[in-house]
Amino acid sequence: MGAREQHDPVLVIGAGGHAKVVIDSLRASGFTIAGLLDADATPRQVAGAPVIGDDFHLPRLRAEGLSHAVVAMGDNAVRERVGASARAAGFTLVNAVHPAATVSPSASMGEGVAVMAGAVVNAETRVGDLAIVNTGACVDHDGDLLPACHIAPRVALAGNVRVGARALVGVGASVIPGVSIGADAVVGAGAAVIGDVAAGTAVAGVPARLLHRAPPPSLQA
Ligand code: JB2
Repeated sequence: MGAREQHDPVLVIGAGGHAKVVIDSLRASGFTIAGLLDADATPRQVAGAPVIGDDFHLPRLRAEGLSHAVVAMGDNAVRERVGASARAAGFTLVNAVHPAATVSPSASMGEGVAVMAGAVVNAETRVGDLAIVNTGACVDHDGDLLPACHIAPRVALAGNVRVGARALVGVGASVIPGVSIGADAVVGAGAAVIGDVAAGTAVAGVPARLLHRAPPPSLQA
């Protein structure tokens, strides 16, 4: 959508670091911010917009006429759950695609997607609902990003890579062509993934190997 188009104001759900980047993308695309909801409802300004309550306010805000929202939290499971709540309250989830991202005309986008500045989404890649393609990440052709996954900054996915629902590919990781990463899997920062990653597992390293323990927070984006 062009920057001069008229958009409905957007309710941003989440008011942490990720929300700041999403708000930048929205504003750069011509959206205005109606306000933010956060689990910490303390009134304050975040990225120059007011925190106006917590998620219990969704039905009231919808009844008052707000209709468009974005879920701006990096935790994939939380983003998926809150996205469902916002939809159940009657909100339409908008896509925050920074104008400095490059998205192929043949790529397809779900709803509630975030594509940050410098990201590339190449031909015939499918980006599922609530997925994040973060700053400077490259997703080559025929990718399949399932709902609520997160492709962290500077990740490189080669062609025909599938990323399962709620999976996290950590900052700077590389994935060779045709690999499938299972739902809820975690790929550590900087990993080189040269084979499939089973659902719910964590891998790290060059080449990536299975971790036999839960990933430390430092491996998260
Ligand atoms: O259920 C919730 C909820 N749970 C946590 N509903 C709402 N509305 N808000 C919730 N929160 C809020 O999300 C917390 O109170 C907090 O304000 C915010 C999370 O902020 P934080 O800065 O910790 O994380 P983030 O999700 O904004 O960003 C993470 O993910 C990004 C992708 C960080 O790891 C970033 O560094 C990363 N770039």
